[in-house]
Amino acid sequence: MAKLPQVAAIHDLSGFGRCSLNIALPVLSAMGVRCCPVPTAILSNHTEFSVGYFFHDLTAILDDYLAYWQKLNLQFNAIYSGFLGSEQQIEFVLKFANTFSSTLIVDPVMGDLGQIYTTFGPDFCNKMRKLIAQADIITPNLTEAYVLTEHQYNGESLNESEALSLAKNLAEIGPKKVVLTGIHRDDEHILNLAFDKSQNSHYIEAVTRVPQQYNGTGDAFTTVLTGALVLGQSLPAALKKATEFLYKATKFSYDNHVDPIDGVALEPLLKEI
Ligand code: PXL
Repeated sequence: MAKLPQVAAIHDLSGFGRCSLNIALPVLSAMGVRCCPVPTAILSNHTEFSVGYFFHDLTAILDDYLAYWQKLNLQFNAIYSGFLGSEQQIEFVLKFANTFSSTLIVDPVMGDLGQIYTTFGPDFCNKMRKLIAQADIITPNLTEAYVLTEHQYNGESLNESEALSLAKNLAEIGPKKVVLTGIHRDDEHILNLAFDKSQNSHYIEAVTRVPQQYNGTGDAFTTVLTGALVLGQSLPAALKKATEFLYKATKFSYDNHVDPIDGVALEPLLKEI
């Protein structure tokens, strides 16, 4: 039997609010992919709840954690990073990727709807540019894409040629493939676009837009994309799978009146993934 694919997932663990490891672990497992977590911080809940959050930074443990994984001689089909707590953690992801030399998938989690999360300043955004330069695949939303390309945020609405040109600008920074997420093509459709620099080709998936945005959708999208890619699917097939799953999960969340801040509800859908 072929060895099951495994992914090292470098994210925080937030106890409440669906995001980061709380999404990567169940979703990858449901897809038949082993998820090996590298927890960068422990939070009581994600940072967008109005009451604030408890945050325990784990930067200090990461080098020792890596040292044991080196002794174990591990191999990964992909290294997947998401929300990172500090600039040192960005350096750690680069070091981790150099150590295990595998496909590096970076979700440059920094903000949404034109707002950068309060935990991040300009130095963090500059460092993130350095990380995406080394990545095989990046999956920014439009807020992150504009920050990374140093363009003014201009809303969530883009037509296909504007989205492609933004993806090409991102690819010039260094990543081999760019997947731009959450583009409002029009009032009724949401579009995700993947650009493959080496082939100079792009792929688009559009779905009906659910009239509510949920925390954690970016994390869920990149997780499904990662799972599909390590299972051997092509970039357009993985894009389709992630787009369709996220449509189902947001529609389910909307139909079941899930609080958007609590995160996209996907547990009952995992068996269908
Ligand atoms: O969903 C991205 C994310 C991940 N991790 C933490 C967050 C957020 C977004 O708010 O706060 C801790």
